[in-house]
Amino acid sequence: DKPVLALVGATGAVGTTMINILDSRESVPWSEIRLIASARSAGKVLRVRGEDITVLELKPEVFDGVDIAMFDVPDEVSAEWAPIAASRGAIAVDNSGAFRMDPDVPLVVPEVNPEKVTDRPKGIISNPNCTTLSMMAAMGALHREFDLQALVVASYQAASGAGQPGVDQLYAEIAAVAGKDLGVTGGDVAAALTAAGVPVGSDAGSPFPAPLALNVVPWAGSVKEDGWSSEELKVRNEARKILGIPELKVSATCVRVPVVTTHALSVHATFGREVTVDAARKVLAAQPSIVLRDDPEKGEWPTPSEAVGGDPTWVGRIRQALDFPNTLELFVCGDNLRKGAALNTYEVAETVAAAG
Ligand code: 11C
Repeated sequence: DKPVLALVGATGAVGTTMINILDSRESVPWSEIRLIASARSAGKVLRVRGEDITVLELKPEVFDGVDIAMFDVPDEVSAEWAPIAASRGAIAVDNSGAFRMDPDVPLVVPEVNPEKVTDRPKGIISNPNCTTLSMMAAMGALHREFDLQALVVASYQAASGAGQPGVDQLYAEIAAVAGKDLGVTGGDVAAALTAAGVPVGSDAGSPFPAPLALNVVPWAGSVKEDGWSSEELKVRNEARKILGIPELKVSATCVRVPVVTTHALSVHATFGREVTVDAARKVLAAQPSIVLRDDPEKGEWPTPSEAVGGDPTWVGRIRQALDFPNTLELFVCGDNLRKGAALNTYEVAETVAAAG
């Protein structure tokens, strides 16, 4: 019998993307798709693969008969409910940060470590953070060939990393400054937003700690020790776990930019084996889930606006670092709602189903 798939968090930004992914698949290996959300969204009817499905309220019994339950909900909801789903016999594929660093929970990117899906003592498999994920297909492929030793990355993260509220905030901010001549300085963006009734800063209810329109914000996530953000530590810890390199040297600076969807990363990667730009290009071009866009003379490099809405990771600007041996600089773009979240979760669910 074909397995039963559940989607918890069906009405959020990632849940909506998940439904788009389900719709776009030529065929699916599921006998039933069950949609689940909070009491507030329960009862809504959503169309999936031509069928109207009523959203069920999140309760223990909705998991009865479910084989694989994908969770696209906040950490605290996953922390409570993924174990409940597992106790009812489902395998939970969780997109939150609740279990990623649990040694009994695999953290899976199908291009890198698909074999880990069967090693799941808690019945839970985690999906990485979208910032980490955006570079994993590329770094996994390069690591297999050239032995990755160190990563220094800067992210350029889209507003939708903060979910639908992030998207709404960025559009409201852009509307508030659009058509205004704020002069060569760009004016006082915070004042322009406040005058338009748009919240500025976390205390005022914005998902971002500073204006995002006409700005960049060197912060994502929560405050951790010694000035690090949670997002930067996730990039470090999750990259090590996915790639299976516990000692990998990683240093990240995470920055929010006024892009709606698609995270970009500037990556400085040092390898243990000799690497050349041509050899790296060859390896990356051979990956089915990577689009190589790397011809600066023709103005060809990846941008979020080209990568958005699609499945692949886009890679370009590959250079040999001038002062660092066996080190490449590259620029990576990945749709944070698709490969960064819903698509990878779905691919993990497909991998679990295929593994039986
Ligand atoms: C952001 N990457 O762009 C975050 C969102 O650990 O799943 C995802 C947070 C996570 O804000």
